[in-house]
Amino acid sequence: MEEIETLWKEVRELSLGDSGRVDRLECPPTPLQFLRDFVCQNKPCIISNATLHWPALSSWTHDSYLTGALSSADVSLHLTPHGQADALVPLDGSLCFSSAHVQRMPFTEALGLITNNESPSKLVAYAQQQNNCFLSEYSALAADCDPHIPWASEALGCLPDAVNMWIGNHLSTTSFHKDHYENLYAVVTGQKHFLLLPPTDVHRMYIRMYPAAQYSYSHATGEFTLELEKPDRYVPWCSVDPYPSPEDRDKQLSNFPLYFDGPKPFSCTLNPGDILYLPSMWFHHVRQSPDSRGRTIAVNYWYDMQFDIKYAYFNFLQSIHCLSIKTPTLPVTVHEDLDSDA
Ligand SMILES: O=C(O)CCC(=O)C(=O)O
Repeated sequence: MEEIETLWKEVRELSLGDSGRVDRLECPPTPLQFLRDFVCQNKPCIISNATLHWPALSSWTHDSYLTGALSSADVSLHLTPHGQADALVPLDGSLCFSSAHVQRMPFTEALGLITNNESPSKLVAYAQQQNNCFLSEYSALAADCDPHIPWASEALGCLPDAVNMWIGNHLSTTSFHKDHYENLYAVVTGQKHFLLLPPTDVHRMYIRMYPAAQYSYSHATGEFTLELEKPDRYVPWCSVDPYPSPEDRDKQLSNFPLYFDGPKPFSCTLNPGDILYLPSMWFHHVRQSPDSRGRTIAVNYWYDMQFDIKYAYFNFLQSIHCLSIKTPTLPVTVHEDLDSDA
């Protein structure tokens, strides 16, 4: 364990710094600078003023513009009782990995549910279909943003695999996970708050296998049900909730000391016009603050990552079992390759 703590320390001393702050560039980097200083080092950065030329930055602040452009579009909306989709929630006395009830509906209706004008109090709606939805469901808005991020495409040597739209409110939260993509994440309106941990901190996430469960929502009763998937399916997921409720706080702190007592996570807030470079394999937790109309809108570009020597090292590290990690109330540790794609 001591060796692994040394690794966390060295990674911060040699590359990331230990301030917990993410580097901020005042304008877009050249492809070479981006590749040399960030991608090759698997190091995040924020680029301010990166998308000031996008029409989206002004037009998406008006609901009437969005509902006009998307008047004939159906979009996929993720519905949960508390705003936590793809997250651990209690079921029958233990934790399960819950997926949202996903429903396609006209965009105008979806926006109404997100901004809560018409939604029942126990329903949180988050448009976060992660399947290149910006270019399919939201194609009427495609001209409002760049189709790719030119300096990133040049540095990475490819175009994005997927471009996704995210429309949420103050309750929408994304739990800690990692992705096998290089991520360029652009906020258009409202703010996003990220907590980030490098892949070398994998043991601090207490990744365990959880049974998969699915929410169903009844419009007739306005109630959710949560049921385990049949046949049983288990999903490897991060156990740590960085913002526990007051009643959960003591349990989180005592079950996950490597997270709560270790180096603080990198933390940043993205404003409209900012792009976060979120390197592949980094653990991230995301919350949001809405604009004055009650919504946060972002577009992200997922680029293929290189399955290179860094990837092989990270997998090796993850396979090392830390004897000092006590998990009295949790299911078994995972040693296999983990992907966020539940
Ligand atoms: O914005 C969010 O809620 C989550 C974003 C995320 O997880 C991603 O872009 O990979």
